Amino acid sequence: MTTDNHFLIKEENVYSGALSCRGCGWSLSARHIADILGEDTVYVIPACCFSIIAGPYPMNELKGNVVHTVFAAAPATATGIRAALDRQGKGDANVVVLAGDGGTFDIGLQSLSGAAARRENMLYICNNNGAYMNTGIQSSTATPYGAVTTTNPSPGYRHIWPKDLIGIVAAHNVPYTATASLAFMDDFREKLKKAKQTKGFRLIMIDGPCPPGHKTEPSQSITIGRLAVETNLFPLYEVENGRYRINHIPDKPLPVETCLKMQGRFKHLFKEGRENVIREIQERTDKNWQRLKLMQQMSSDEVYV
Ligand SMILES: Cc1ncc(C[n+]2csc(CCOP(=O)(O)OP(=O)(O)O)c2C)c(N)n1
Ligand SMILES: [Mg+2]
Repeated sequence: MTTDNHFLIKEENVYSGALSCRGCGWSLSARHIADILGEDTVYVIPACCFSIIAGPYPMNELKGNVVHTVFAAAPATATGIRAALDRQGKGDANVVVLAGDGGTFDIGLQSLSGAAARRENMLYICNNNGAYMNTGIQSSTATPYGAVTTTNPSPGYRHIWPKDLIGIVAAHNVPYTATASLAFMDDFREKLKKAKQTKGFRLIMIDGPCPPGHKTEPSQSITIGRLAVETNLFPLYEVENGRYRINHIPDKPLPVETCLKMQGRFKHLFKEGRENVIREIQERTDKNWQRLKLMQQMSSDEVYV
């Protein structure tokens, strides 16, 4: 498979020596987020793996300002920072939340909803690695159906389909929300640029590789991310002022098992007697893809602005 990365970062806005695990998506994401947003940025970080990866002061990973905050309230903290910057005449400074899926789908959801409903001028970035990884791989409401975590241990597995976060956020009538993958870096960078130029509440959810949590080979993180898109398990799309747009249409979607079989958290699905679970995941993935295509068709006029 080919890669579509054709960019060059001229001057790094991160320092070397990130504290992430091998094959973690956070450092690569942070590098490109910082490149697009620049130094005039305040990063607001609730409890998540990035609380550690950001580094202890003064050895910060990011060039910019970093504010660590409580798990449940990053968008509320960011709201206050935005208001203070605006009061100082610094309306051009970026305020960016860097959060995990637990902090976004679960414990921070009320705070996120409040900020989105108020149209707060901030960019919210969620690294969705599908569990509470920093505390030992507990399930969140972003955990994929069929995955094993420490709270859904083998021989059982997660029996709940993840929440539709993009749908939830888009339902707040915000100007921009999108999914992104590190295997499609051009697309990710375009989305960051678009989000930077847009005023109001914006959210990007990244498919976050996590070798210790997903039981994967660190060197395979990007390959697995690409397969997640090519199987439609993690479709790339954006919702701009209510209008859905799919950003990558696989020539011929691969079967979901090509992506699942590379991850130890789904290993149990490949034992005899579990074929029905893979079939269920395939059916759900196909339905979700059809739903997205319909959303794209039905929302082609900007009726929700
Ligand atoms: C109120 C509260 N409960 C629990 C914790 C412990 N805690 C710190 S990070 C974390 C996991 C965060 O998971 P997620 O948001 O998915 O980010 P990830 O670690 O996967 O990057 C938890 C449970 C906490 N810091 N505060
Ligand atoms: Mg997580």
